[in-house]
Amino acid sequence: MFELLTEKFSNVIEKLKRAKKLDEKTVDEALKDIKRALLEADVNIEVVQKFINDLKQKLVGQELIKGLTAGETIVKLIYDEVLEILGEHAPLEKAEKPPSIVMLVGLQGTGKTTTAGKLAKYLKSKGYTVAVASTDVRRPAAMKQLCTLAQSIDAKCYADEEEKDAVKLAEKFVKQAQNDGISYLILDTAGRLHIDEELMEELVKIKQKINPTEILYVADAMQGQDAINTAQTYHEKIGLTGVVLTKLDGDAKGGIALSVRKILGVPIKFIGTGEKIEDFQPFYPDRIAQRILGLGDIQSLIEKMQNAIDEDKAEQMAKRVMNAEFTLEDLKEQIKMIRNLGPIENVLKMIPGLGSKIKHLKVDEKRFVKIEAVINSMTPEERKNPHIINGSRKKRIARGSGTTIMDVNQVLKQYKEMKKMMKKMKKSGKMKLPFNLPM
Ligand SMILES: Nc1nc2c(ncn2[C@@H]2O[C@H](COP(=O)(O)OP(=O)(O)OP(=O)(O)O)[C@@H](O)[C@H]2O)c(=O)[nH]1
Ligand SMILES: [Mg+2]
Repeated sequence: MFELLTEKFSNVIEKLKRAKKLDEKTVDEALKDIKRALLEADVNIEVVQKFINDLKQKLVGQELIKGLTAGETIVKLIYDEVLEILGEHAPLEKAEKPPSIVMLVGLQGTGKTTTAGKLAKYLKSKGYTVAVASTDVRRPAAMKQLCTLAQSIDAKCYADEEEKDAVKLAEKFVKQAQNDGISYLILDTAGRLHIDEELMEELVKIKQKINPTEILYVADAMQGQDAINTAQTYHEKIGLTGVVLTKLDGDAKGGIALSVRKILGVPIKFIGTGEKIEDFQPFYPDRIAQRILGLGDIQSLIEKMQNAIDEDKAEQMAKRVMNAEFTLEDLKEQIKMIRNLGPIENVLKMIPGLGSKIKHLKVDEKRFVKIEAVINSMTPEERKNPHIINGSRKKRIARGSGTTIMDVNQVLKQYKEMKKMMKKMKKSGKMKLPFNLPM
């Protein structure tokens, strides 16, 4: 599913990744490629137009996202825009009082009956009691087909082959579901080759009588834009609450998935990806967007942005090291920060003039732990005025931190050196390694 879109987008993305600047030429070329890709994948023209316009507005004057190159920034913005047109994940609604009724409507052969079975299985797996029933009174085989399917997944199936009034039938099924304490009643309905007034009226009457929790339009993805047009008519006449997109496993171009939300204004709730009853899943826009744009690519972008944020923190930290009126309390605070930041090398790299020097250096984390322990065992008074730390205090601190007097001496010595160095640096205005980090 979505192979075509994925392929087209991956071509665009490969090209973009090499871009160095977000200049007009890069943006225009990217937009042209994207537009072509979307149209070839059968995305609705209005949606494409809006997509391109919105993206263009975002790109004009857009600064690079921290940590990303120009091309990567565009890719991230495309991803955001795809998410925007797919909308939020919309779970199946639940009625205040059971049963919740899910009515499936749509043209002939789009997969309503199959979807009824799939949805029943899905809801059962979530722990709900489920019943299915068909209001297709014209085709006797319809009820049988549904009940056979229900049997295979051990779900209740209501049927009445005598009743020829679809509306009365629907009311009867709802009563039955109430009596049986069913949480979800899935109502399969008749399909027609074309939109037909009589059927529409029937569906509207059913809706008025039983007030379904959900009316889902079952759309065959292989029918592309035609499916959307039909869905629009259904929506105008009956009022849909969502769409189930079936047959996405076939050679559907997938563009319909990107068009439904914007054109109909209702969400895709589920997708069918095969003939088997388990080929069915809720529609998660982020997963689909990642699939279309290449999952790995997006994840690595998000990771890179994350790293950039960490680098920001490290930079602030480095500045504080440079400027701080250095007390032992500060040192402790800063060691804590350094340790929270993850790889210490990253922090060190941010200290001006140090970056290149530490390329091949490994930092000894254990010594940080020791320094922290020593400082932790001091009283606040001692941290502010280290000169009061005499022999007996040192003994107490060493005992409290599980270190030796020698360790305590070393921390104090290091602290003094750091402070001296920082004073000198401030005077000369020159940046130098501010303190003797334990390495
Ligand atoms: N490949 C594939 N086939 C599907 C999917 N969903 C349904 N089908 C097939 O589509 C055909 C029609 O499915 P039905 O569930 O009978 O369609 P329907 O909407 O109930 O049809 P009517 O009751 O005649 O209106 C069957 O052969 C199904 O196996 C799907 O997600 N993928
Ligand atoms: Mg059917």
